[in-house]
Amino acid sequence: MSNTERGENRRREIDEILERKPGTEAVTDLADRYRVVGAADRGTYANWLTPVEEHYVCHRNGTLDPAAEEWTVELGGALEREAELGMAAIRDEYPTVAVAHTMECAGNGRGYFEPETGSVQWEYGAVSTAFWTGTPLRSVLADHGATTDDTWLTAVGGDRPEVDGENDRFARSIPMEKVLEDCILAYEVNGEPLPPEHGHPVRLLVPGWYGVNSVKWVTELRVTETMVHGEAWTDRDGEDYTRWQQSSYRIHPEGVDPESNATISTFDTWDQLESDEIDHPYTFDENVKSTIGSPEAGATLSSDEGPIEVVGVAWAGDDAVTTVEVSTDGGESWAEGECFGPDYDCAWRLFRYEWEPTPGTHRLVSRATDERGRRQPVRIVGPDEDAADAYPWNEGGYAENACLPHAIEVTVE
Ligand SMILES: Nc1nc2c(c(=O)[nH]1)N[C@H]1C(S)=C(S)[C@@H](COP(=O)(O)O)O[C@H]1N2
Ligand SMILES: [Mo]
Repeated sequence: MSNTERGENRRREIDEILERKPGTEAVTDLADRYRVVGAADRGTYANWLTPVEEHYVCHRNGTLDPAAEEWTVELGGALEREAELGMAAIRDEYPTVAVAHTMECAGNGRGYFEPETGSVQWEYGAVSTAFWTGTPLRSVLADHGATTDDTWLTAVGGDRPEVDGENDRFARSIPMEKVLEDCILAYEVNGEPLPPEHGHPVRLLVPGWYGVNSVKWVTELRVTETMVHGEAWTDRDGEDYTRWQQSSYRIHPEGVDPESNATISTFDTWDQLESDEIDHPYTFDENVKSTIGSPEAGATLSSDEGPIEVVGVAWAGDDAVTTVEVSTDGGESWAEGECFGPDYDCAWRLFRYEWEPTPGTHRLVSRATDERGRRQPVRIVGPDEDAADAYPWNEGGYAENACLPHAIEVTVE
């Protein structure tokens, strides 16, 4: 396929997604393999549930849209009993659960990095919260006698690059501890069958972890002692299954090619950043972060009708948010906001703050703290800077959670 044809295919696919999802917009896409749409405006972040029409989409290869009756998931590796699971078995032979999950692309906020990194220049729009219905992996694995001590579950997507010379498969390895805790094979989102672009007919769903872990169009699950690593996975019938775990989606300085690890024992992304065990963290659970949803950036407001309510969302992966502060002077001073609304593990909290403004232009910012006392840093620092209370620039533009880049300006009359 030529470059032009490929570009046209991608453009067509994005247009089709946009037609089905009127609350999203295409994000400037310089990297030629991404299909991405994000929340069209900040209003998405003034609501707890993200309608599918506003839920962001991100993947590398063309969307698959197979018939559910024909789809199978191959279950193998360290199990007493290997299996080919059809959709009927996945749906009907195990308990059904629904989990709330705030899905955030590890590249959300990448657009704020200076100097600019490669890839999709997301600002704030690649995070959404939905209810995902499916089958607990714990039940499926127990039923097949899986070895669960210190193992990993590797999930493989059915999508393949249509780019000549590219042989990567989309695979992610999830530590068994997390798999058994709350991961599901999801076949519905917000009570509807998965739309093709969200992984129809079935995807892995890893609550509270960066979106990259939730493999769409799952075609294979393998219980293994290591993550995808080594020759068995770099050349598995001529295909490389390690790229999206071991090279991409790792947090590292410019020019580094991260070493591939067989296994690791620190999973929390922030713990990895602080640990000596891992040089270049894997993007697993989401860092504490928040976004204002209302008022809209650039709004002109009137102070005549009493206080203005600032509303937004705050999340911390599979940790809980404990405090959200709001600043109306660009981060000079902070006041505590109030969390309200639904409170589920692995999903964001709504927050509100009653603001009595004076006329003029104001910069509004929010800043969240999680149950482990981690607070969003103030800004992102460049590659050679080393400042306290800052998020370090990294080559892939991953896991950004600084608060100031997310500030919005409003005018009060
Ligand atoms: N099979 C497959 N699964 C995938 C991807 C992909 O390229 N292929 N992209 C991942 C990334 S990077 C993200 S952020 C999430 C996005 O999920 P969504 O499109 O349902 O929001 O899907 C993940 N699952
Ligand atoms: Mo992503």
